[in-house]
Amino acid sequence: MAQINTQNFDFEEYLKETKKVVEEALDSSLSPEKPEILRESMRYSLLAGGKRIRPILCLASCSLAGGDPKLAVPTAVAIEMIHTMSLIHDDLPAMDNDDLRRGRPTNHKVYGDAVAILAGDALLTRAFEMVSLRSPDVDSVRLLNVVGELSLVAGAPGLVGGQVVDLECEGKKVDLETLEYIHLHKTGALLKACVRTGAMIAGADERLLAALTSYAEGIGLAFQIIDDILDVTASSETLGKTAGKDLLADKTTYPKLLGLEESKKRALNLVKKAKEAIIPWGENANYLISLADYITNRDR
Ligand code: GRG
Repeated sequence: MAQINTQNFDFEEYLKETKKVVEEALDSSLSPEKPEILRESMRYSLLAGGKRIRPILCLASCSLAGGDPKLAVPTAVAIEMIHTMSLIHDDLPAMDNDDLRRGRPTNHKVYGDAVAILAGDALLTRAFEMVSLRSPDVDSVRLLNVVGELSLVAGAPGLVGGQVVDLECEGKKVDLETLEYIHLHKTGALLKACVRTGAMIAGADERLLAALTSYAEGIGLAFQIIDDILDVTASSETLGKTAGKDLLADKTTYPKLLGLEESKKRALNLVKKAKEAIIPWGENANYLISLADYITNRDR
């Protein structure tokens, strides 16, 4: 896998190569799974494509911290499993009730609600197995810290808490502070874990972890603002999920509260601040800096 090459920095090539590593690792991560229907349902969502931003952030962060990104691959896979589980559960009738995800019918549309819930559960637990039992050559104290970080993010202090507040706010008027609370938990927390765990595997010190935390808080909110903008401006075909859903569900979004132009400005400003947090790491920060721009310039 590509180490940071500061002489001939080619972000597109890095992205392509790292995505390939991630896809291969995801493909070989799911075994043995029985019965067959569970295996199919887990593979259906995990291998359905997706931008793979989270695992790439994790590997890029490990590189920034001076580690061998190969060592962080099981953690990167674990993060994509947690993310995929959250998408499967988010799409269920009791939550967002969506039919389309990653360009295909949602998991429960194909396998039914019960198997979809269980496939999500199995992905979540497999994520912890990836870190604790399938991460050879990584110091066990570092792995324990990664497990701790991921358990905080997946639970009430992270994804679950954010989702509950989001559900509670449905159909209600929401202020900017509550909106940011929801997104910092639903979206920001996992992005933060990506960069922190990648660096933890490399043995990063507190100063770097704090800088990466600031970076992630910036890109986390920016990511969600862009998500809200794309919901208004892009097609379902491009997004691979139902466009215009926020408007239809009467959800409070950044464009609704601030307007499209102001939302875009806010995202750019957050990304600028995010990049500033890691600039002291010089050329080693190149990939994370380019990933921050990639997040704001994406079209899906
Ligand atoms: C059951 C432990 C447990 C947690 C689940 C359902 C839930 C709690 C949380 C919902 C979290 C959620 C779906 C947040 C939205 C995050 C988001 C912006 C997703 C889209 O990410 P992309 O654009 O998607 O990276 P791809 O498909 O490219 O990976």
